Amino acid sequence: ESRYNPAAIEEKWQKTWVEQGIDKTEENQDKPKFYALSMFPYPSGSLHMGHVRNYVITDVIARLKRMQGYRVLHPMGWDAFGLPAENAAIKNNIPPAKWTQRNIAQMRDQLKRLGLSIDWDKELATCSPDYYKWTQWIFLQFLQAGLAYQKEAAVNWDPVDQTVLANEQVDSEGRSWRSGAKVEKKLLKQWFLKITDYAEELLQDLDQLIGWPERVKLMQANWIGKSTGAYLEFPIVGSSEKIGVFTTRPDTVYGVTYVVLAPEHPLTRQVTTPDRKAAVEAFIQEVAAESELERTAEDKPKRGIPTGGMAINPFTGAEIPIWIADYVLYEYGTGAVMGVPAHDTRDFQFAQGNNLPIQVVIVPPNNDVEMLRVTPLQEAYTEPGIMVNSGSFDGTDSVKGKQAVIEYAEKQGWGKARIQYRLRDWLISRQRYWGAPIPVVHCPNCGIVPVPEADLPVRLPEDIEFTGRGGSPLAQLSSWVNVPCPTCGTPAKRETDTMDTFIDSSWYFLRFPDATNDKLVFDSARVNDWMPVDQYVGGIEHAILHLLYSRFFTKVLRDRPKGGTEGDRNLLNFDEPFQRLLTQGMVQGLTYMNPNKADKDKWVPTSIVNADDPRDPQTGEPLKLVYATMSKSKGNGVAPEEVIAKYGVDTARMFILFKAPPEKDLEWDEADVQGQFRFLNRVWQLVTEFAQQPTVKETSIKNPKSKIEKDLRRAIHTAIQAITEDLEGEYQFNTAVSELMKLSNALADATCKDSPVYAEGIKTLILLLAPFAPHIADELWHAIANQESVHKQSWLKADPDALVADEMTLVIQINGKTRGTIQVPAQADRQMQEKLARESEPAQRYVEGKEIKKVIVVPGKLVNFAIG
Ligand code: ANZ
Ligand code: ZN
Repeated sequence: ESRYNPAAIEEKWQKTWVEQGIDKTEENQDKPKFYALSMFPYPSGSLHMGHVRNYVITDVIARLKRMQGYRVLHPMGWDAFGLPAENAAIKNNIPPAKWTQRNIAQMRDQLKRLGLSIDWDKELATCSPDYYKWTQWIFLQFLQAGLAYQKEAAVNWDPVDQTVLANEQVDSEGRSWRSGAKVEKKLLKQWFLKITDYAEELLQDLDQLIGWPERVKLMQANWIGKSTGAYLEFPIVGSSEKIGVFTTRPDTVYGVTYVVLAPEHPLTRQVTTPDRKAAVEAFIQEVAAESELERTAEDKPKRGIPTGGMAINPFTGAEIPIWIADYVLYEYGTGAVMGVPAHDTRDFQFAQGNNLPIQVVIVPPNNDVEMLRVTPLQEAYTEPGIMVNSGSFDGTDSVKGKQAVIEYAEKQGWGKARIQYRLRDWLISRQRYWGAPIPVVHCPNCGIVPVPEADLPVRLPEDIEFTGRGGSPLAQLSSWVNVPCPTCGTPAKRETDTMDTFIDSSWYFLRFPDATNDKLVFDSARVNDWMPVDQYVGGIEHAILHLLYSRFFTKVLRDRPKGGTEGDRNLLNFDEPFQRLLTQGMVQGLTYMNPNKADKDKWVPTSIVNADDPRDPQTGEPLKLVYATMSKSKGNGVAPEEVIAKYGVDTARMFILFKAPPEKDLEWDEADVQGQFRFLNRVWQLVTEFAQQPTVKETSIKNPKSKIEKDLRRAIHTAIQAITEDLEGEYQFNTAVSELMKLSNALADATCKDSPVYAEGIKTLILLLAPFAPHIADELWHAIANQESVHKQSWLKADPDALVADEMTLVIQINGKTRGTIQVPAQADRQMQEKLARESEPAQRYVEGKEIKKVIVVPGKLVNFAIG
């Protein structure tokens, strides 16, 4: 073959690798392990460039680690439950299972075209009964541990999809992330997982994750949202009940001028006086329609009304009014707040809007206290300072005052220290069909009864009608719902809720090491051996939920005994699932944009725009050509299969790796794709020409004699060194590809093509190329008379002797002007460099007997003579 023709070689090698088992997981315990994992895809039906980038990154790492002597686990699976399948069933009357299987088959073929070294024996799909049987088993572990419970809760109700949504599935405008419908509040009995039990550990252990981006750790910490403060109680006038509040500023307690309840708070109706009843009821209804985001938005005026009831501040004995307001959330803290308008921004706004008194109790250090008493505050003073108007605490530093006030409150029985997390328990039940059924039965005698392990999985019935109306489709199939109680045999009912798909993806990485086990969820020894994942690669959109839930599951299973019996060892023996995390950037494509239009409507696909005079087809306004994340709606995607058909997958891989560092966004640019294609062509030429020469094929020569050979050998080993460094640490694939190009140039320019050093260079180039462009590398590897796959070879180590330059270049300057250069031995010291410079031809010529007043030596760079 004389020309590089990717189509002719790529499928051939993919087949050969399968036959030779190149991608199979090695279980050889003598080798260190490496678990390389990409976030598994949702089987939407077609692969996009974002997927390609994700999996190529992981694949380069997996291939490199194999060559470096690791046994590598590099699996793939399908996050296959979820709404789209069900929506397709409603729209096109195709069963979700069938739709999903068809998509998986399609995407598996596309993936296989990418030349990824995936062990397909480990493939799993979360919608298959062999998998969800164990998802259900894990749910029962949570139930047994008291970490799964049912509770009536105000939930986000999507009126279009007719389902409950998690908070995070509702966008900032209060709309469903899937249907876009305005979300409503509805009271329903729901299943929760008690992730709050692990809040502190989930926060603390972030410190262990040194291989994670700081940004992701910060997002997790903020999501957990730990606050330290106090719980304080305010007695209600004329009642034995008290209002408990959570505050982070107990030092401001003398400045409380009112108490506010969330409208949903159970005490609201009790404290309301008869004359206020109608107004309070109306207000409660109004707030119920608002989303959490609307209620807490910074810029929005805070709305509230008095209940007519009064409370007592135990610290001052003062009677203060009890209000209700929308900015107090029922789900956070105690659902009640002590209002300190002088020192809290929201309270300040609220007090001003409602004519409530403002009482200063903290002043800046060194401030004139008297001044503050007469001048009204312009805004809340939220900084630390000195306590004033605070009884015996006057003069105390407010930071120290927090603790002092808590201690005093404890002594008096008014409250105590409290730590509060923003993290809430995880609402996991969905009133949908296409998910793992929650494996419990509701019995009139026994209550909630877990389905016995022997009866798992609770299978999804197939004779279901998908109408798109009403709640869960499962609830409508009485033959499935009605079962005898597993404990007492009384007619009972199955739970009809299915689990949030985030549950499926919270443990899939634990299944891969033992993916086909039909006796156990997994063999603990095997999982403990392979876990944690050494390198996890995926999108930043999973920075919070998926990663937090996976960490939570890992910790719960770590705490569960293996056989459910006392004294048994636990299911897992590690704390964190993902050692290192790489969040890859987006792939962007060119698209037209109308700068005058709002976010969602501003994109105009290139296909409907006249490139010579780009205008909005609707309004005629001029358009801008910009890079934006590829998406269907923008119509700016580049189809992977088209690029592969045109240039081959090796070129696509090289381009993706070369164009941007992996964490950064990548701008798709056809010219750069062609650049990589040309580069692979040059490599092809170089190697095939070499292979045709009948001359030296000897590839080890440690000490070449000629300078030309020495220089070439240095270039070769510099490439090994630089690429190895780029691939360790931070995964700088882009600079690694640049180094490959440099090496190929050095070889092309070499004037010693019959030397063993040149043979070493050709061999090195192919080996270093192997993780990046695996097909062409194997083809060329065989072209230079090797029998075994390049992917079974060892990664190279740079020879330190070869790296040492034996000469260096010095610039000779006279009075700051460059007059020539000289070569000096690399080990020449400063003095020697000056001596050789003095003796050099340019120095001799320009100094010409004049007096040298001063010599400046920049070692290894230049020598300057100042002459008079
Ligand atoms: C009095 C006070 C005085 C407060 C002051 C702050 C400054 P983080 O940091 O987010 O935990 N708060 C408590 N529960 C609330 C609820 N359910 N809805 C709305 N706000 C609530 O914030 C804790 C502070 O937020 C608490 O401290 C409370 O206001 C308010 F100078 O108490 B603070
Ligand atoms: Zn029963």
